[in-house]
Amino acid sequence: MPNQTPAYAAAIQFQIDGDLISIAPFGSGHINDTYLALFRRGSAQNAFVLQRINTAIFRHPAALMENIARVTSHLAAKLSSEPDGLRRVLTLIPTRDGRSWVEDADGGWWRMTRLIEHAHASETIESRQQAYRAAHAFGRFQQSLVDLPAPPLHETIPGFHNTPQRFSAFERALAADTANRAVDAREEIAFALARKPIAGVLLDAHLPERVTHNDTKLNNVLFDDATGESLCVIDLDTVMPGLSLYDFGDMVRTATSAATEDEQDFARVAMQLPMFEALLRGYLSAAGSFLTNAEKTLLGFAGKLITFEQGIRFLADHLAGDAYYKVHRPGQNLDRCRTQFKLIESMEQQEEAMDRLVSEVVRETTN
Ligand code: GN1
Ligand code: MG
Repeated sequence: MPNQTPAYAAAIQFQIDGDLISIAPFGSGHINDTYLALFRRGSAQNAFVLQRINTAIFRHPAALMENIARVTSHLAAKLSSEPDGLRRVLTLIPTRDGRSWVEDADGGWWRMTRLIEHAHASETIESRQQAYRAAHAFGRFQQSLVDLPAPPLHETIPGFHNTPQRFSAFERALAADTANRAVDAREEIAFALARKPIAGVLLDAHLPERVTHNDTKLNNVLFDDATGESLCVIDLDTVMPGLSLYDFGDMVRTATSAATEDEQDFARVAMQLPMFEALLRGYLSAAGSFLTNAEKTLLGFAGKLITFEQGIRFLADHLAGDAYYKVHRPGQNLDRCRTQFKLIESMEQQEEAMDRLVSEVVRETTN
């Protein structure tokens, strides 16, 4: 076991009995560095997830960790009497001196959680049942945090889902064109500029602020290997005050199309109405109890808005020379932008059907 790596040095500072026997890269996040750390104690092996927080993006890691500690203990208290409660919420491991993170000599911030065993994430949607279960998990997550005691959580990234602000950032990246890439992205740029008017719709609707996850990608929920049931919502860096519809919208973005986010065969990208219906039903089965009519009415639109926001974020990053999202090949951010815009076209074609479904399902579930 190489004991010189920053990951190793950080891992051994957490309160875990046993010897660290391996550390390996883990997961598919675009922002933080994630590792699986195995410890051996006698004949038993215990697995943990070690993460280095991207502090260029999360500028106030102490505030972020305070949010996560508050949220996970609130959830854990509610789950303590439930079967399998320990697998239904992330558990932070404290350091030997009682903090929830380690700061290394290079200014890196590390945290550790227990691995949820016999569970998996899904990169693309597999079935309607899985869509229902994922949406139920995120709905329940919001519902469980409705009574989170004051004060409000810290905003870990200010304006994270402020779409008009995201649009201005895209316009600035376009004007600067630092990597000289605008010339090859003319169609995408025109697509984005033509939809500028939708950016402000959710903010102008004066919806209630809630505690939301803000990164409800399908792969941020874990499913039980044996039963397929949704177990646990993960990736809590962006849990903060927000609109319920950001969360529902990001589920629509990531769980209605069969294609991955960086699919290059754009013909595979489409919003599948049966998946949308499953998401609606799953989400409302938990969140229906607290959502207002104004929120429910905009459930269909939310998918389009968040997909638009994500598309312009990928496009802006492509124009800026891939400064934000991890890329594994040239042009990956442009491909990601293209799948988002393709998905928007698909939603625009089915807008009426989506809204009709929303009214139907809302009517059914409130009676
Ligand atoms: C990032 O870290 P990851 O991959 O879960 C991003 C999300 C985007 C997502 C797109 C802090 O999430 O907002 O929706 O990529 N997180 C941050 O895949 O920017
Ligand atoms: Mg994330």
